[in-house]
Amino acid sequence: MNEIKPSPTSLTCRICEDSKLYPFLDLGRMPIANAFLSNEQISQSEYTFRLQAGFCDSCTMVQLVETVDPNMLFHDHYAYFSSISSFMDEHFTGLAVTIGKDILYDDHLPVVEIGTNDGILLQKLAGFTPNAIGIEPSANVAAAARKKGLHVVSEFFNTDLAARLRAQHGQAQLVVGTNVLCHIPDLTGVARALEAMLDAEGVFIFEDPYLLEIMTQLAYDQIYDEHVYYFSVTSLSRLFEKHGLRIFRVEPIPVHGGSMRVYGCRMACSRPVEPVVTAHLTAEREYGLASLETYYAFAERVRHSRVSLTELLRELQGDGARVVGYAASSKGTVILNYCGIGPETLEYVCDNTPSKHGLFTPGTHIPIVPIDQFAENYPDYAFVLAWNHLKEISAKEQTFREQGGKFISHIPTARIT
Ligand code: JHZ
Ligand code: SAH
Ligand code: ZN
Repeated sequence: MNEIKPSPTSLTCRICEDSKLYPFLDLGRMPIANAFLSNEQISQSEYTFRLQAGFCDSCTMVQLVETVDPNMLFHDHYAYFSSISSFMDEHFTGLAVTIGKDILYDDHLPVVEIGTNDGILLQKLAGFTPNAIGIEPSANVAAAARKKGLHVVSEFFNTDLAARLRAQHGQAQLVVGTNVLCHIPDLTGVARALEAMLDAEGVFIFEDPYLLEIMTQLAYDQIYDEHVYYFSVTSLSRLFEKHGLRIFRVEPIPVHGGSMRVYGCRMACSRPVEPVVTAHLTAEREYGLASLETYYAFAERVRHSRVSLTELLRELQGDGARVVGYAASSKGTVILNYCGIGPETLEYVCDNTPSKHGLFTPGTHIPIVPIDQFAENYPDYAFVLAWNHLKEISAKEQTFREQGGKFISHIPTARIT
């Protein structure tokens, strides 16, 4: 493993480098979102950093002020397995079919997936091309993907790896990455790597949480160590255009609480820019995504949201209700730490990822238990810490509902559903 560097604090934009970054939201000191703790670890001190989001008024990129070294986040044991959600599985089937039908054009040219995780998308892509390569630095999830017979390189994607891939396999007809681009601090390096490895008619596709959805839904829990950037079509277009690339299509997608699928290519590629791109640029300008005031107003709404959630939980506790957490998500770490919710409020957090069982939530030390424990003795309320999966979870937990159980969600404001 590479040497772990101290967290850099940046008050300059990571994209423009010389322009100022304006911090607008401070969520306080925060542990690593996916650093679930063992019984021994809860008595030891935890690594924390100051979780703040900032806005660059030059390129409009919203980003973390202080970042955590990726070697601390994505190494031998990464806690999140993409295959845990059946809804996401269907979503990736749809993406693979779109790629197979509309994007791929030459079986000899490789398809490269960045952030393959346990191979959920790569396996589907392998049904459309004989030449699919996955890039996945976290060893445990990469191993899960290899078990499916997939070709996975266990490294971080960067300019150096892109040059080696191009030398070994030739230029790519597609580079695709879901929920990974916003995780890579050196975005300029990614843009250069794309420019270097894409074929003249090659396409890149990225899916990431969409800034406009985060703002409108008040989804502040998308802000955590792994998400270094919060993209708009405006900020991404400016970044790519600096490096000879352009966006030709965007599609809002209803995953992870509101994401954007962005399609791009080299500047000289034959694909025309579709009207939907301009429509989004206009909508973003009209919402005020280029103005610092919009972000200050968002931060104010986040502070109100914390008050409404803690008041609701206090009220339920006062009534003697049993409340538990449902889904030990990364977002949960942000909500629980920012709102100061611990084991005195939530009896446990249940989750369907076996490797999280027996561990404790980062910073707040709530025990994580299998879903079976929830079903054995239903509580009165289940606070859904992966609100993006509320529909899927609610459908699975019909019996809980039938027996009078209720879910709590805090997005966009605290409510019982
Ligand atoms: P979920 C992760 O976010 C991290 P997280 C990462 N940074 C990112 O961007 C997205 O994924 C892609 C549990 N669960 O998907 C399983 C149930 O218990 O919102 C997981 O522990 N029952 C890469 O962690 C957690 O929720 C269920 O029925 O916020 C996943 O949360 C379902 C559907 C999930 O991702
Ligand atoms: N694509 C999957 C996984 C998202 S989780 C999905 O949408 O569900 C993000 C994944 O990206 C993790 O498995 C992490 O190890 C990986 N990752 C982080 N930085 C990366 C980089 N620089 N290059 C390639 N993968 C990276
Ligand atoms: Zn900038």
